[in-house]
Amino acid sequence: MKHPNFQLSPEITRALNLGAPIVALESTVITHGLPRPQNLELARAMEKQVRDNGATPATIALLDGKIRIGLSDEELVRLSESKSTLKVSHRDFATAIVKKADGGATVAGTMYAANMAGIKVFATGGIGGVHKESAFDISTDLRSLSEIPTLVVCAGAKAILDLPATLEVLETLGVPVVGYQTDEFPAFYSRESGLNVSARLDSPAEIAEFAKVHWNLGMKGGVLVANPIPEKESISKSRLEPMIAKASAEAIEQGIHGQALTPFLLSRINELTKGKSLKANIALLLNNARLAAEIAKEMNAKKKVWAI
Ligand code: PSU
Ligand code: MN
Repeated sequence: MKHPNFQLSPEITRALNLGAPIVALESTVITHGLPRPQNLELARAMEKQVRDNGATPATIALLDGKIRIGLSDEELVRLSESKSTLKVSHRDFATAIVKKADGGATVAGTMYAANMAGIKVFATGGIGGVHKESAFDISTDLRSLSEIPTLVVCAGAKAILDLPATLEVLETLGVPVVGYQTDEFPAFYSRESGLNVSARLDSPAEIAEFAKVHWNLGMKGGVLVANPIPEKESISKSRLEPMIAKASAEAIEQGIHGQALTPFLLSRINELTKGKSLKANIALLLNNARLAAEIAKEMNAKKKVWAI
């Protein structure tokens, strides 16, 4: 891929040329989602998890106004330490480029960049969705899922969101929500939400087959795979609900909105759970990296019959 605003690492260029399995990883979780130093530890551990499961990790971020696909360890360190990085979604790419800024790519931003580079599989923690605090705060992650043909592995949408409304919007936008070994849409820190997925599939091979069928039908958008957090690290919905309500009330009281809302809620819930939600967040991220690598390998095996 040749584009003046993109820079692929030598490792990713090689993997793309070989047709080897690649997993894209987002970087807003590093710049805005997790505190230091856990953000750097997590970034490294996600990459290792992908490698240990037979795929090449492509962390996607902006450095000096370049869209970078695949980062070196020094670059991961820089991103994790930078205090003034942007949170980059679709509308922010040109901002970051003209200002030669550093930035973390959101789920929407990472889907865009991964797709431009020809990477089909992407692992994140939880996608954005419809917020409770404001009727118009709907993450652009949802629109991107409807427009960009990437398979996104997540642990559901973040529990801080209006989950029924988020699922309604995904349905309206025609985005399949696949439950991995579950009928229930997981709620990020919790395995349960009381809400249904649109299809349950029980193996990476079945998920790869599903994506192949979806895209061979000419569907233009993404496939969302919801992978519940491992039982051991999960926090029950009933324990979390009062803390989410408290954090949400504080956000409204303090007038926090827009791009700052999700980072505020995540860090407040971490304080309220005395660090338990941070542990859960890290566990689910690693769990998603593992499943994404397995799916990428299966999709590779089917590549010859792909239409796109
Ligand atoms: N998953 C996590 N932590 C995060 C995110 C995902 O475990 O911080 C990020 C993703 O980059 C996602 C963003 O796109 O949160 C959602 O932000 P917003 O609600 O402002 O669209
Ligand atoms: Mn938002």
